[in-house]
Amino acid sequence: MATFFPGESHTFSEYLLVPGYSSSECVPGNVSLATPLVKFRRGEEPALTLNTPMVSAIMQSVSGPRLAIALAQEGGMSFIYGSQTAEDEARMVREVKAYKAGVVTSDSNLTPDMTLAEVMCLKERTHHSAMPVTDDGGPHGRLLGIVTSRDYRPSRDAADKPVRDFMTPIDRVVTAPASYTLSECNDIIWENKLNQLPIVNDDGTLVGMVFRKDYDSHKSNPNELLDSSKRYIVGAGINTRDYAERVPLLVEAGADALCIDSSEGFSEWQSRTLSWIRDNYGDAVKVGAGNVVDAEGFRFLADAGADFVKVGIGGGSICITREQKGIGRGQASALIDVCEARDRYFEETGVYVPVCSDGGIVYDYHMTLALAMGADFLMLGRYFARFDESPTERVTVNGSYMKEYWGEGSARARNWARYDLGGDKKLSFVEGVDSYVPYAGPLRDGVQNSLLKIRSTMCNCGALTLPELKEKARLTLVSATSLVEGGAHDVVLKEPNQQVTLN
Ligand code: RVP
Repeated sequence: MATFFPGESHTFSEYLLVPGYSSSECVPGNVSLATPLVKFRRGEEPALTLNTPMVSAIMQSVSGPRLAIALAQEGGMSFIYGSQTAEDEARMVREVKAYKAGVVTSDSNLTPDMTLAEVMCLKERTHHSAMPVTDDGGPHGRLLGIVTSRDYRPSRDAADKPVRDFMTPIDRVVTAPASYTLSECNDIIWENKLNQLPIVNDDGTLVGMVFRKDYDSHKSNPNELLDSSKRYIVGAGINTRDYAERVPLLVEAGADALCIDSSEGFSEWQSRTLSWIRDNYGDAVKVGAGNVVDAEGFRFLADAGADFVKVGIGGGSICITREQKGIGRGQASALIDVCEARDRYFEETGVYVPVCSDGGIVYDYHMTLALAMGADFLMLGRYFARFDESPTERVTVNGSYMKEYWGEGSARARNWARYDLGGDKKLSFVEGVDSYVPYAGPLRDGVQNSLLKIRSTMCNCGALTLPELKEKARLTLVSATSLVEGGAHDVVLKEPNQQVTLN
């Protein structure tokens, strides 16, 4: 006889938080959202901690280098998508690790042979008046000098005057070595009364520019997630097929954590992948596994050596796995079951294996619910796909701005390795769709708004930290009828679209 799980399986929208006592200390500004990313022993600190409990989904339409940088600046982390060649994925990881906060790659560069007329044209196009002069005219060539609007007078100088005759030559340009921190660069800018500072490598090639005007914006990332060398933290997705080739390239590129990206994680393929990583790297390489939807699946992956375990099958916004294969479980029930298993595992072994709730977050309050149910952090696809920094183009559909968002199991992504059960190297049937999501502007604004709501709700529950929220949260299931009560009802809305605004 088959096993039947008791009761129905529920999802986030069927729950609400019941407020608890909040003291006058409970204000959003006092809330910490720090959370462990990887497993740790009782009494020890995890090797990686997020400042914001959000990671971006391992998807082509979500996690490229630009989003990874923006999210790390807000204290979360991206997992660069694995459905590309290992070399391309490693290149994206390197791009994030090479990014220096506050150092801008110049888009207005000159060669010494260019003329004043060409300088004026470039300035007209880019609106930038500080222009590095390099041997090849590129943003990373050998720096030979700099031109600013103080170096020429268009009314007096001949239009064909060559740059070499009016640039400030390199021996008179103040520069900083690439090893300097942003704050050291800013000190040089202030001490020398500069408007810009070129950053150069030991061989004299240009890394980028630090501008005085950016000083304030780069000071204001108090949550940013940096490694010990002050580089942004970034993760990368792997699969259970080509790990022997892919993992070394990602590790070498500087990935801080890996995650096995699979629609179904309770499998021998995952334990083989984890064993290979432990045999070759010990505990030095951090790797999450999943996805599972019950305690048994969690136990299997924790015993196999996973650094965190991801929960969720079929709940993703673009996912049609439940329709296609009839597998999955309501995300809230799956999460609650797995989090209980995590706590039992901790009691038994003294090892805390963080749990990530993956997929199905629609409203901001779903994030707080998932964290209250026990998730240590959340993986989001649709949510991040909407922002400027996701890798897809912004398009206009019926007069509204949209961004494209497609599933890894869609015909567009063809990520066969995510769904593979040992067959041939192709996607046999689709498990995801290709879609649009409403454009939502810059990531920073969206994330800060969501975090404010999470912090406020935590205060309503009397919790100043995520462990406290897990302990103090009081949750109730809501009936279908009381769900209606939760939205605006029995009034005539002045703007009918208010009803469908998400987040
Ligand atoms: P959502 O945040 O609801 O958009 O869900 C994102 C999650 O959906 C991903 O992290 C992944 O687990 C899952 N996914 C990605 N592609 C597909 C698919 O094509 N079925 N599903």
